[in-house]
Amino acid sequence: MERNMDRIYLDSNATTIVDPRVKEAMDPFFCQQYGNPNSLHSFGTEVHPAMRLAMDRLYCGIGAGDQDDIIINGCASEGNNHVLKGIWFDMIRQGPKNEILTTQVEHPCVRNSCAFLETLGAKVTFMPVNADGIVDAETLRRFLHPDRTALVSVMWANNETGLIFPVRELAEICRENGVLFHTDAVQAIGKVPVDVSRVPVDFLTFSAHKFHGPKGVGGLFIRKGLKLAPLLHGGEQMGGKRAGTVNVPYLVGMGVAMELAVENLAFEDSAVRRLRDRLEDAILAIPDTLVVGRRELRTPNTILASFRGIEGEAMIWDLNAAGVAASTGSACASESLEPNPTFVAMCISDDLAHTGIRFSLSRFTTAEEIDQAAAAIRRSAERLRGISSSYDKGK
Ligand code: 7TS
Repeated sequence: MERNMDRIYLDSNATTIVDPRVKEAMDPFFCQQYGNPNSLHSFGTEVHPAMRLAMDRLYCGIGAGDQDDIIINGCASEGNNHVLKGIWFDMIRQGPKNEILTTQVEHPCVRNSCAFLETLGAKVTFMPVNADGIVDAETLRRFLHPDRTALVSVMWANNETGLIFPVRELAEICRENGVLFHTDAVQAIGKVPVDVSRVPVDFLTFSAHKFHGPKGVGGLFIRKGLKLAPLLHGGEQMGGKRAGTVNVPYLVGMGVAMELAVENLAFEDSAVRRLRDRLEDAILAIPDTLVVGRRELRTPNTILASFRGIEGEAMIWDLNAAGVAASTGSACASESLEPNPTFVAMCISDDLAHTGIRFSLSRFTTAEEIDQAAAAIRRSAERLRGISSSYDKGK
């Protein structure tokens, strides 16, 4: 495979390398079978079997039933906007239920959509995480008001910490109370089992580029019988729920990527986890470091580490110069100077909270890369602490 052998990619929660099998499956749909699937001629109709196969792979991958819907869209940001704004339009606008319950640690596409809906009159409550960094059943019960909560939106796994939320329990509580439940499963697909036949979510969003598919295509699961106002009006694509010509090559790629993601779950849980733990052990062997969240509560590929006395961005630059790609938390939130709410809830001091660095692996990460990255991290920590005025070397 053509990979950049001189660089080490440890930012798979931001995006992933496209699996060559995905790329290969997409290829014929650019210059050969390029018809618009809504056309009546053979250029249009000949792409239908591939689209059907891709949809089957998506349904099968998340355990959706025939009567459920999966809307193909442009990204998870779109899917999350669609759920939140659709619920505002269908329910909140008319009352009496006017509240959205979400968490303080959602991706900005959820948080900012909620903030926008507040300006239209929705009441939004951002639930805090507990000392483990997750929203637990007790917290949800405390905040849930079945008479006024229209929707609960809680991510399946957090992009920065990798912490896995008890989505099944939370969805069951919502179901018992007649409240709709949405989960952003972007960071869960391909890392932990995601099965909507066992977890009673009403809406679920995912994005192909987080599981070795192409960027710019995602999916929104809608439980059978539920209605959701469209975000994009236009043609009758996706049963009128999302207008716009379907991106056939990307849908085909996402289907293959989903199938491979599910096939890979056992490998993720064993081999990727082992490499993650190896890197984590090496990081923790550096004095005055901390990793956020218990290992067993996290997706197998993620580490959010803090190095006392080191500015996160300084280490990112050092590592980048050494050919190692990591990130300071989420790339989408990298402009923000607010303390991370997970750090705050977990009582992690400000000093450490500003030094978070995320390392996220994938099934393509090798042991050799992990050992080289660990050595680069240690060298950078020593160098930066050597020139730091805030790090007390004698301590
Ligand atoms: N939801 C979660 C949990 C995410 O991690 C991301 C991307 C999105 C939604 C948005 O997905 P998209 O399909 O619209 O791109 N998260 C990150 C990240 O952690 N670093 O860069 C992007």
